[in-house]
Amino acid sequence: MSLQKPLRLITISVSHYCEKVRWALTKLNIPYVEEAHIPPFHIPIAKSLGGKLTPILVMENQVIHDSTKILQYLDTIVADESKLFPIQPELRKQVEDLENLFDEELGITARLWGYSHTINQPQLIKQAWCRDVPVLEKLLFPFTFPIVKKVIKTNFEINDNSQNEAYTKIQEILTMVSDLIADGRKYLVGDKFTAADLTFAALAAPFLLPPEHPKRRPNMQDLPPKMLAEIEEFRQTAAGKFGLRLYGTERF
Ligand SMILES: N[C@@H](CCC(=O)N[C@@H](CS)C(=O)NCC(=O)O)C(=O)O
Repeated sequence: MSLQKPLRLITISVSHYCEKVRWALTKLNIPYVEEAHIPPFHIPIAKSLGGKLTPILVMENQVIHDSTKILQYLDTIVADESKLFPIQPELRKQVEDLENLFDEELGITARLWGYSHTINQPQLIKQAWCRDVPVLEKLLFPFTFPIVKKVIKTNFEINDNSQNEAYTKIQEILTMVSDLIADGRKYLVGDKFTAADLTFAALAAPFLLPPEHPKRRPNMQDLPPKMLAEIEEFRQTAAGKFGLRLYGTERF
């Protein structure tokens, strides 16, 4: 691999899609510099790079948006033995299908679940969002958050039913993953850690709260009791234990 300068990774610090890319870069031993932000400060930066969402990977001659596209690109610049996508087409397809499912369903539901429990508690949001972001953004949080909160509630359709709906959907996905690993397999596809495992664990992190997560360390005692009880339930499922194990053994 011949990369001139470290890559730049533009993130919203707390985002689990950003954690997915952070994990891949670390696992693949690719040097990078993270530029973390809180909403809405990511907007002008993302716009200037031709997009809207984070993560964004910025290289000298190329900008890549979307965690899945970033992982696919990273796989092209590492040695075969390090790749996160299997070489065999059948296995690769299984990994891609699971990654898409987790991106589209788990990631979105985990985020809805997290905000449904915390959006009305600015202190908790501040703790989760402001890790490693520029000081100015941290200072402006009390002024920007009331507006951002309204946008989040509207965009993610957070209402009185969201908590229960998200809880049910997460349990469904965890059951699906628990069934998949019920035969005792170590990884979701094949006999090696892949993008499917990484995506599952990173996108489940908002409700598993793995101790090895580099950003997400809320004080458990500050979390609402219902949220804490649900975290404990999710952690006790076979899939929850699997996600926690992946953080323990593969997040380096
Ligand atoms: N499918 C995208 C999802 C990325 C995404 O939803 N990013 C959120 C953070 S979790 C974001 O940047 N939101 C900012 C906004 O909506 O303005 C990916 O995998 O990268």
